[in-house]
Amino acid sequence: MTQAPHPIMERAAANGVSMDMQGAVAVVRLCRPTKRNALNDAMIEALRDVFQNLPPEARAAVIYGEGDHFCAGLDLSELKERDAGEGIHHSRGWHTALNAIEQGPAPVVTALHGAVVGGGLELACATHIRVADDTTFYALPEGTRGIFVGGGGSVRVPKLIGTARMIDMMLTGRVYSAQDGEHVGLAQYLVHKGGALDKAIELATRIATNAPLTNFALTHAMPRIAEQPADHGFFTEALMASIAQAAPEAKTRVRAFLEGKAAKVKKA
Ligand code: 1HE
Repeated sequence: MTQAPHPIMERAAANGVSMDMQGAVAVVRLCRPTKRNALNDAMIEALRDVFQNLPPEARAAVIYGEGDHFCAGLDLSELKERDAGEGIHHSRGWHTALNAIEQGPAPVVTALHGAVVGGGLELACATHIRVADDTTFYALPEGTRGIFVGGGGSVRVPKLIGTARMIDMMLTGRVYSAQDGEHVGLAQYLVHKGGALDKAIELATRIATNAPLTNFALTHAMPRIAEQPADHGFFTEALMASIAQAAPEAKTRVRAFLEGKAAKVKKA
């Protein structure tokens, strides 16, 4: 029996964000290629809704963009005259959506190609792993458009590449190539043209086999530990480690290794 599509997912798809399950991986597609997947308000709400309502069987997710570019950032045609209060709410709406991705129930891998610019880069930086193909380029044109990042970029981008590099990108309009982007830490993987989605799904499929509590620890505890003073971080780590190792799944996995039934770590 085929299940009726979830009304929230149907509405998201109508607004340019579709979701399909591939095994335990939710594959989320930005589908507005004629506008280079520029993110209008409806798409931001759709992203929020998709990630706040991932099916329980989704143990990892992938985001990719249809067409020649991952994402051209904020839909500039919607850049209205807003007063300060409206501007804050608009930016906070992006924060809610991107936080739903970063702090959702499943680790998220992005497959990047073509333009990863402005809010598109902010979106990619809210995910846990970025896989770029060699057509990818990164920029923050907000600086030259007389605006500022508003989707969490000033918090997340410096964590990946450092404050000085982000300031340079915004002051000078610097564009990073796929190779340089990987070198400075914008992506963790670099693959040949057209290969990013397959690689992202391969990684997500593997991530989906981890113990759920390990994935939770990595996506929810790790980023917080990194923000804490060292002494608090050590304490949180000890709590998280004890919770993770107490789970029955951890015991089963460790026993399997000790009995020679689990894979060894192989030289790369
Ligand atoms: C758009 C947008 C957009 C394309 N908003 N409509 N982002 C930017 O400043 C990047 C602006 N975009 C570009 O630099 C280029 O479009 C691309 C390098 C991404 C792609 O170039 P290309 O030659 O493949 O496409 P195109 O011909 O420029 O665009 C195709 C259509 O998409 C065209 O519309 P059409 O009706 O004339 O066909 C473009 O107008 C439209 N389009 N990008 C609206 N961004 C939370 S704050 C975040 C702040 C920001 O993200 S600011 C950075 C915005």
